[in-house]
Amino acid sequence: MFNPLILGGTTEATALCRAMAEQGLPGTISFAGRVERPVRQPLPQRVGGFGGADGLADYLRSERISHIVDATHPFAAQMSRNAVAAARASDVPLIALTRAPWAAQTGDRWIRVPDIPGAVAALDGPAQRVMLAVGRMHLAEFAPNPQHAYLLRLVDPPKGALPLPQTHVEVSRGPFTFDDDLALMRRHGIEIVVSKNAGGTGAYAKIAAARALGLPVIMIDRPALPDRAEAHGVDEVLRWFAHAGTDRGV
Ligand code: 3Y8
Ligand code: NAP
Repeated sequence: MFNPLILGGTTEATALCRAMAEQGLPGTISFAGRVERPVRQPLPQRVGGFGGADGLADYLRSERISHIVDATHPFAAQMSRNAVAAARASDVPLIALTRAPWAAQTGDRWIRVPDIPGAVAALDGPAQRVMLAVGRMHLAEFAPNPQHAYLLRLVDPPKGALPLPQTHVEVSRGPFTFDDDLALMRRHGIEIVVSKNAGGTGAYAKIAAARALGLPVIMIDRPALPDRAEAHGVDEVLRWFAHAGTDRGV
């Protein structure tokens, strides 16, 4: 019985769900529940953690999931590790729908760092106007550099005090556009940008805008992920459905 689970939260996951719905394919998309209103999806959705790899393995069995597509963000490393472990434990085929990392182009002034602590260390220095576009979950790690004026971009309005003294909060979710990010960075006199190497198109606007303005970007490399089959496009996943594990039965 064809019954795939899509681990979502990215532009690519949304595109996959739209293609599946258009083809009349069944499936469920899953969110962690990180933000108040996950974008509406054309497939049934579930929200919330599974309870670790074991919880996910139980879910795969109880819901009789036939395939897993890990279409989570490249920085959602824990989810990806759990998905590989649970798929192996439950003998359910898994493929990741991922996107290549961004590569520096002519004119880019990237300062590459291995992780968030590396980005914090790269900000040790005189006060600057910093666009910190890494979301909400890791803001507290930047507290050792309170000297900067931070432009923060968050999906939801912050609840309670922020861990940084000088902030301007921009509440907006992507995908973002070059023109909007260029105007935003000019309006705030941004001097340096901090970004995860998310890949894909939804977060790239600030990288192109920084290049146009000649600004440096502290670019955070992705965490290591477990070995797994990978696809880089929706059609590749749809073809995989036809050949992996059980037949589609549709
Ligand atoms: C809850 C689900 C879609 C998916 C859209 C993509 C693009 C827009 C750009 C910037 C960078 C950041 C952040 C970002 C982008 C897409 C994609 C992407 C970056 C939503 C979404 C969920 C989340 C969770 C959220 C994190 C945060 C990260 C904001 C939906 C909108 C910074 C990553 O407040 C919080 O707790 C936010 C948490 C994880 C990283 C962090 O550490 O704060 N994403 N983002 C998912 C869930 O609950 O399972 O509502 O659509 C999805 C998208 N965010 O369908 O169009 O595909 O990458 N998301 C980063 O790249 O650095 C913003 O501001 O320039
Ligand atoms: P993470 O650190 O890798 O995962 C932590 C825990 O969150 C997981 O162990 C799991 O809980 C739960 N979880 C994560 N993704 C889930 C999903 N799609 N469905 C159900 N539970 C999920 O994950 P994260 O970095 O917080 O990312 C959370 C979500 O935001 C993901 O959907 C991801 O695609 C999306 N997102 C993240 C980023 C980013 O920068 N990290 C950017 C854009 C979108 P249990 O162990 O209880 O199962």
